[in-house]
Amino acid sequence: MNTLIKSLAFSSVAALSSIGLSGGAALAESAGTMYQANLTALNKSGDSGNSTVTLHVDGNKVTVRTTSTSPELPHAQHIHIGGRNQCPTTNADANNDGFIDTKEGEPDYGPVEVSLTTTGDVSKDSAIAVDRFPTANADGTVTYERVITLPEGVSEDDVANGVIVQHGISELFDDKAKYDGEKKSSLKEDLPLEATVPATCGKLVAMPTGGAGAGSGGVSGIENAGILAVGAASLLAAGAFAYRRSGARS
Ligand SMILES: [Cu+2]
Repeated sequence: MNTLIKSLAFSSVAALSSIGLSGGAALAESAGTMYQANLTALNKSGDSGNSTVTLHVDGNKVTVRTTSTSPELPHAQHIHIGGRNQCPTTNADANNDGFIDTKEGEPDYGPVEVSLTTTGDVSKDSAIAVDRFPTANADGTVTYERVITLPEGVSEDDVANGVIVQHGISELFDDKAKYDGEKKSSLKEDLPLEATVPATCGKLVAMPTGGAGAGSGGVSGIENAGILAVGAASLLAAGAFAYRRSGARS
């Protein structure tokens, strides 16, 4: 059965690769390589949302939308890369204080490699540039969209293994309207834990061409889904490569 699926995946990659070689420029130009993450709550934040990263020769578009976050406060957000390419579970709470702080999550999602700021630098140097992160509205919704250049040292393959993490939960201690409390951040001692504690997390997953809504359901079993995902990633890589080659010639 797996052999059949593998050969199906392979033949569709082969078919689309040949399309890519003949007339793939238009395809790649409109679509880019798209990754999507479903963001789920960490530290009982109650937050949720989604994020997309579209890699494209003309610029990499990143969107993040979360709801039920701490209202009217900035929310640091990053692409973490490395570790086990996954979101932590409560097992990550190494010091058993009841919170997964940013550092405790790193074995799972890796360190900050891209800071999803609203202006200026997007490298790891801006990881806690709180004044340049998006602020939630009065309802606790964060809407972010920016076209960025990947920082030096971060490749497209790195993004494919990236994990989106958004931070900040003001409701943990004391005044629920601000980041406060005695407990300090694992990143910087003069910041409260509330300002940097992970609130939502989601691993980026390659989407088939056409975006998140494309394709039908019915993929059953994680193993099969994995094979299909590998097929889609190869396919998109082939398309992007074809576009880059034709772009270089023009
Ligand atoms: Cu982060």
